[in-house]
Amino acid sequence: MRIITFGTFDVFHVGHVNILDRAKALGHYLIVGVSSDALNMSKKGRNPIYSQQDRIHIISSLRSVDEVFVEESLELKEQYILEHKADMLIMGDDWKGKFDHLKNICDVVYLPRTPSISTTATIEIVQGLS
Ligand code: C2G
Repeated sequence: MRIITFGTFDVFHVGHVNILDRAKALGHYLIVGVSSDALNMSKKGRNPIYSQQDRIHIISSLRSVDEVFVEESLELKEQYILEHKADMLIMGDDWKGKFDHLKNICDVVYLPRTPSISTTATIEIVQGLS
């Protein structure tokens, strides 16, 4: 089973490790679309703390991850799934229902987020220390 998932993975943290490990456990090959800096800017209105190149480097170095590509647009999910021959799309449940229209080309599964950790909260804590 080939699994695909997407994310920015900025200020990499344990919630990111958990979803990638759980995604991998559902199949044998894990493909990760890492959001480009430009996509992050359009989604969140700010540049990521870590550059696209560094985020890709971090994700590529994980034991659970077999393949990484740049996600240029949220609208291209169908194309990415077909190109990578993915059988299952995994997303955190903050995206619940958002990708149900892709159920005609692959399984779509939303996994519960790891509680009490996020990139935004971490940035705010670090900002508060200065
Ligand atoms: N995540 C999680 N637990 C957390 C934080 C994040 O399980 N405490 C999951 C998210 O649900 C997501 C993945 O980790 O599935 C990556 O999170 P983000 O980097 O915040 O991803 P996002 O910016 O939402 O990008 O095409 C979809 C987007 O690229 C997803």
